Amino acid sequence: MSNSWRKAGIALSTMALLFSFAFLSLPQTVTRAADHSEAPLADHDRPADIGDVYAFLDPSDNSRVVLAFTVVGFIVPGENSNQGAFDSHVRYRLELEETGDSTADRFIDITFDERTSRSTPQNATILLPNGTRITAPTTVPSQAATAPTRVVTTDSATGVSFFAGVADDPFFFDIPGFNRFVASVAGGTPDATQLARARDTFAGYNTMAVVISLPVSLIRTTNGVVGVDLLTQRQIKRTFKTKTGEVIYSGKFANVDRMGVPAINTVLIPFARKDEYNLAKTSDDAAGRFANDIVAALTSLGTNTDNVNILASVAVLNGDFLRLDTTVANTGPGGGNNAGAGFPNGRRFSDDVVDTILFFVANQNVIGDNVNGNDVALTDAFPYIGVSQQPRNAGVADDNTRN
Ligand SMILES: [Ca+2]
Ligand SMILES: [Ca+2]
Ligand SMILES: [Ca+2]
Ligand SMILES: [Ca+2]
Repeated sequence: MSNSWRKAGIALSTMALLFSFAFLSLPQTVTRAADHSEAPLADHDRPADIGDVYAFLDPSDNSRVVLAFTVVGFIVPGENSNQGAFDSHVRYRLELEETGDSTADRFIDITFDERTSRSTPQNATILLPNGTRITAPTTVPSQAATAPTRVVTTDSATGVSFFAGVADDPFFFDIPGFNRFVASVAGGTPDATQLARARDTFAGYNTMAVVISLPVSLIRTTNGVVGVDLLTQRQIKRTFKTKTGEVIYSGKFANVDRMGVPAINTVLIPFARKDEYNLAKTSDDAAGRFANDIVAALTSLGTNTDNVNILASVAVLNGDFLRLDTTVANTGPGGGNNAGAGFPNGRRFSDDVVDTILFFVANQNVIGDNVNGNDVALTDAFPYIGVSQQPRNAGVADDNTRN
């Protein structure tokens, strides 16, 4: 393990500590999720509202890296066909931080053609960091009781594999249980029994997902480490066509949402600045634009000055990127589950991010939300994410939802 990665690893572990304590310091914060619906603008723009971002080595071939993200959270299976589409006006930009600082160096841009019918795939265009442009169809969603066969496209020239379509939301978390627990902490009487519900708020619901696997050789790293975040962007000039209702977008792109490490904007940033956070750059993080908010959150908890300084400097130093060490082997089913290879080293579908957070909330005592995995099986081959939830047949009482 290189020194720089050791430093980055420590930084991210400390980051986890930082945002975990902030749960206690911000009792007025209603935790939504990893990033689902976290800010007013993103909350009102579902196609651009990032749910989660993932980065891990492909467990089937560690010379490949898998990058994945979800948008349009909480699709009810009965609405798969209506809501199961990507917005052709949104640019999904995976930023790659390849030099070890806080500024993204190259990008993977993914855009989708407009949907022409509910039974026709959308065509995705993927602009790779080396300037190569490839195209691939989405998987058409269905209302059948059995999920449609997923369409995976592999480009022979680049070795890139691509899936996009409706999928089970891989995030698992008991949001009400957690918020009730935090409220009990804020009220001065911590009540861990609030975490006994063991009900996954995301169970039974779908999301739009993009999963891409690419040779590590297509990205650059510093001592094997690459930083990843996702920006959802729209062009800023909009013209409304009163006869057709069409909106014509033009001009430069601006962020609607951005996400790297889970729960940063959701938890650490005050409500009034959440949109600003999404519109900011990772270099703004590094310049300390949100440092006072982070320091205030920690100070209100009673964290001592030394640790506030350490944690605040960590939070602003590297920018909000998931950092993946591509030299750490990832193995196991469902996209990988071997110990020590997951979050905060990148993030896999199976990583229990919430329990990692709660571990630190409880001063490194083992505590969790008792939701310890996804409600449906992850798959053992690309794209690894669980297949879409489908409307049930007659006689099937359980729809998986756990409200
Ligand atoms: Ca979001
Ligand atoms: Ca850089
Ligand atoms: Ca799920
Ligand atoms: Ca958990």
